[in-house]
Amino acid sequence: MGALVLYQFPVSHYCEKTRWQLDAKGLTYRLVNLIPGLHRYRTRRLGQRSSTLPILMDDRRVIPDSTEIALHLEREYDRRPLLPADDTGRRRALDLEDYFDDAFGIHCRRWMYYQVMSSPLLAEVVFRGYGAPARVMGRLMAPMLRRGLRSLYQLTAANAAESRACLLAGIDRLERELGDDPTRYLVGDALSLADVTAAALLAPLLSPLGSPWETPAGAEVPPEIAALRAEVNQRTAGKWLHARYATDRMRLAA
Ligand SMILES: N[C@@H](CCC(=O)N[C@@H](CS)C(=O)NCC(=O)O)C(=O)O
Repeated sequence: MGALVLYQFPVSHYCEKTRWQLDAKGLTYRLVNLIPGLHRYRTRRLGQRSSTLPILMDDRRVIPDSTEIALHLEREYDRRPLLPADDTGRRRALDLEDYFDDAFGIHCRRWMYYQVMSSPLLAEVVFRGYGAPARVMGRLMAPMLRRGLRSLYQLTAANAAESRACLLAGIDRLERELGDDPTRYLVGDALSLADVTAAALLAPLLSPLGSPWETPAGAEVPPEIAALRAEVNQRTAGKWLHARYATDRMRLAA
């Protein structure tokens, strides 16, 4: 296989899932940051009907969707596997990946965007990770961005309440799967795609150090986010996530 290029939004937790997998496997890749909204021109040019990121280009092959990308990478690059070799372990890792893709992927995003929707922080959060010109454009585009996100992710009070419940159910399940032990991995005794998925997709809520969601010093956090963050940080799930970022994510990314 040839050169790897990842089309992404820096702030997207699904893109973080793929970046983490690439880093964990020790692969070299080039990041291309797309501008939300304008990204659709590029996804169409890449031949995709869906406009979601991440999209991975492996040589000339275009692979959309973090799960498809994960399977492709595990198939084509066998070093540092993130799927266990045995059928039972592999099945468990893929089932958990599927579950956390929704429970944290969809619901953490929807609940958090709903909380920051009316905050002046919105453009700053979304455009962190871009160069200065894109950040200026982001501030100017903030009203459009707000409207776009509201309709794309159906950010209503009722949906946000439902997402909060799903997110908390996901946190309960994560703790059950870990046997309430924050030092454990989800499958066997090594990092797998299940850990990468659960940790990357829950990270925006808990803002682990070194992640794109780390809260800059002095930044104001909406009170609903601060309260849920403080609550989950005290729990096994919170301790587990910070441990995964400190020991698995940062070490390998470095
Ligand atoms: N199932 C997809 C979901 C990816 C996704 O929802 N990405 C969001 C960013 S977090 C996106 O690209 N949104 C823009 C759009 O839908 O046009 C995956 O796992 O890659």
